[in-house]
Formats: sequence, C-alpha cells, structure tokens
Amino acid sequence: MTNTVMDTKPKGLLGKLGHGLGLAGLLSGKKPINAALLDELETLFLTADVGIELTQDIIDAIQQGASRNSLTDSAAVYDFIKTYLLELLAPCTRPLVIAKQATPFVIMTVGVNGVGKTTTIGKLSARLAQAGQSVLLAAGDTFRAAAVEQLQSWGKRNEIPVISQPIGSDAASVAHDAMESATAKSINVLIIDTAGRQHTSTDLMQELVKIRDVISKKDVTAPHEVLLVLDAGTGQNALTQLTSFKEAVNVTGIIITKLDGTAKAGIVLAIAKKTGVPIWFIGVGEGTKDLRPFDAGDYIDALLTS
Ligand SMILES: Nc1nc2c(ncn2[C@@H]2O[C@H](COP(=O)(O)OP(=O)(O)O)[C@@H](O)[C@H]2O)c(=O)[nH]1
Ligand SMILES: [Mg+2]
Repeated sequence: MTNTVMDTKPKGLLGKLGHGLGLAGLLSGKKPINAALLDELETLFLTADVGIELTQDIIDAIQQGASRNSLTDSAAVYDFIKTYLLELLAPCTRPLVIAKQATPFVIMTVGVNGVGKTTTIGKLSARLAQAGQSVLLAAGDTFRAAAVEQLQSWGKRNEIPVISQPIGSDAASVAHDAMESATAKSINVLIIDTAGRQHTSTDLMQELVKIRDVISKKDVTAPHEVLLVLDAGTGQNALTQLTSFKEAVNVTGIIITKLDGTAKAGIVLAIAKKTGVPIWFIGVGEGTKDLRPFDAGDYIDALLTS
C-alpha cells in the first residue's frame, strides 16, 4: 500500500509565478508564421530561461510544422507549444509516494548552499505530518551554525523532532543516529538535511556519498528517495547542479524553489528537458504553505499567460 502526499491541487499559481513567457499576447489572433514572429518567440523563450537547446528544438518544430502546413497561423502555434511542453513535462509529473512498508522511509535532501533545502524540508515535513505521517528530521548540515537552529525552529513550529549534533560533527554520524532513532520510534518518514557547502565541491560530494553509505548500511533499501533542491533564480546554473548531484548521489526527485518573485519560470522546462526525474513540488514563498505539488497543466497555463 502506498500513500501519496500530492493530494491537493495547486491554486492560484498564476499570481505566484515570477517571470513567465507571455506567449498569449504574442500569439493571439491569426498572425502569419514568419521570421519576425519566430525571432520574437525565441527571445521570449531565452529571456524566461528556457535555455538555448530547448528553445532551438521548439523553434525547429514550429518551422517544420509551418513548412508542412500543419501549422498555419500564430493561434495554431500557441496550441502546438502548449501540447509540446505538456509532453515534455509528462515524465516529470510523478508525485512523491511514501511507501508504507519502509520504516522509516528515508528522504535524503541535497543541493548547493542557499537553494532552500532547509526551508523545503520544513514545509515538506509539515505537509507530511498533516497527512498523518510521523516524521523525524536530521540536521545533517553540520557545517554552518545557523543551519541546525533553522531546522530546529521548523521542527518546533510543526512539533516534529529533530536529531542534531554540535557544529563540526560528522554529518554521517548524525544520519546514523537519526536512522537508529527513527527505527526505534517506528517513525514513518525520516528527512535528512545536508550541507550545501564544504571546503571544496569534491569534499561536499564525498560527504554526501558517505551519508548515503551510512544510511544504506542500516537499511539496504534506503535512502528511498534522494531529493535535489534547485533554486529557480540561479537560471541555467541549476542544470550544472543537476548533473553533478545526479552523478554523485543518484537524484530521484526534484523540488524547484523560489518560483515566486523574480525567478524566470522557464527554467522548469530546461530542467525537464535535461532529466526525466520527477519534479515533486515547487516552492513559491517562504511560508509553510508555499510548497505546491507540481501540476504540469497549471504550470504551463501560468507560464504561457503570465
Ligand atoms: N521567495 C522564496 N524564498 C525561499 C523559498 N525557499 C527558500 N527560500 C529562502 O531562501 C533562503 C535560503 O533557504 P535555506 O532553506 O536556508 O537554503 P539551504 O541553504 O539550501 O538550506 C531563505 O531565506 C529562505 O527563506 C521559496 O520558495 N521562495
Ligand atoms: Mg540549510
């Protein structure tokens, strides 16, 4: 038996997305498909951080459609783009599912410094607790003093216990303690926070691999998920992060944060193009409720019109 936590439909995403594509305006009416229109489209895509590769793919596909006469005007292009993007996102729209038989179900959270890992863990743990799961958090960012306190304050706010050790402790040892504690207390979900910065990025990846190994030693099936947190505001840089974390710890799900404010929402498409890994949630603010299940249809609607 499984239990999904993606049970609520996002509402009002339209007002929350930062910088969309604004295609509805450009493509309304029945304008001819010509070089000027394609140029404008290209600029809109690139400005919204869709990335060169995917932008080129879409423009090529439109050109092909136009030359085969299957696309005859701008309104048809709008529908075409919508369908194209929905298909692109389809493999990434799988919810986070907490398998009941895993005790605990372990989610290891990774990502560079400042992307929103700790905040996202706070929001996610609140959501899980609300859905009736018992949750335990592990303060695996032992690199920064504030990081442990930040996780503890989220824990306090939502009455969720937090396992921690003093700053500078071995993060793998925190993970080990947390595994023991979660097992002893029959906790459903253990979420492990990690550092996003070490002295070098090699140190960081080595530490993450070590944490992973310690978890697997306690339960060969764990970690059940490896969550990568990406900040939409970092633009194309997010793709580089995706590649390096995937290589080091085999990412199984993504949460994209800071899609509110000035972030360019097209980055979600670039991420989808680069990977079939599910995008479980998106972050649209700093509050507990600002974590929305990723809904491709809502997202595309907001992206195209905002
Ligand atoms: N606007 C906005 N801010 C966010 C979001 N997620 C996190 N933040 C903020 O980003 C900053 C860094 O977050 P933090 O969780 O400490 O990042 P970490 O270093 O990866 O753990 C904090 O000020 C958070 O409040 C989001 O979805 N939207
Ligand atoms: Mg943190």
